[in-house]
Amino acid sequence: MRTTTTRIAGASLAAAAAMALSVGPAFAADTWVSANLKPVAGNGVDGSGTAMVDVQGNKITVTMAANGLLPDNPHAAHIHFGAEARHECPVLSDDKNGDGHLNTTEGGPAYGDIVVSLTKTGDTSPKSGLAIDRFSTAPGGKIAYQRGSIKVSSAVAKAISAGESVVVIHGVDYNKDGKYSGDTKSDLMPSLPTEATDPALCGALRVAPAGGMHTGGGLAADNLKTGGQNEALMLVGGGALLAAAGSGAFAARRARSRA
Ligand SMILES: [Cu+2]
Repeated sequence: MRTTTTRIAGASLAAAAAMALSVGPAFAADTWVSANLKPVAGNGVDGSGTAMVDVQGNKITVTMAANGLLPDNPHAAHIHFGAEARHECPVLSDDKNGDGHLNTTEGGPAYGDIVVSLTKTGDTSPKSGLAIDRFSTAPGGKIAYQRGSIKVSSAVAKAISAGESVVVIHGVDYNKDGKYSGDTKSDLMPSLPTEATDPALCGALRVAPAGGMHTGGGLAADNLKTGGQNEALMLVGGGALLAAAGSGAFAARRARSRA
């Protein structure tokens, strides 16, 4: 009886996974990457976040959540990429002027140029990199952002899909006065203080999922042990689905060897 149950679960799982995988070329071209956002070295932000980017051809959907930011002030946020960059977040040794903070330019060798501006409305090209009135103002220090159908070039889509791009949220408050202030001018726009544009949180968008929530094989394997194959199916992420397909085949094999 138990063997039969296992076999049916395994077979239906495999069938469902096969169906999901045969949805069509659009599904096949769909990739997603994610990042854990962490405080930029030297810039004193006590915050964190996550970002996910779904790439479908030349369009991306970005979902981002962050906390610990200076509340009620605009936070420019971008996807950065540079072919010559290290495809990662900057470290203290990138502090070229030795002032103990990393400005946006100093982070360039790590994350490259702006390739997508994560504005709430309107243009999302690099031209809107400092369109301060169209970025989140982080009420309560938090950003909850989602925007779909963002058009990118083929080169940018490819770089994001390859796990080579980096999400950066800008805007810090070194002197803790609750606003962008100070004598140091922004390296990007001298009319602004550097606090307004220095990177606050950063995370490299990798192909491997962030946070260990969807760690594919491991999760599916755990579900198998506890007989919870169907739970694995309920996770909608592409990676989880692929893992489910693998575990289904495994379950079917296991059932046969038991019979
Ligand atoms: Cu940026």
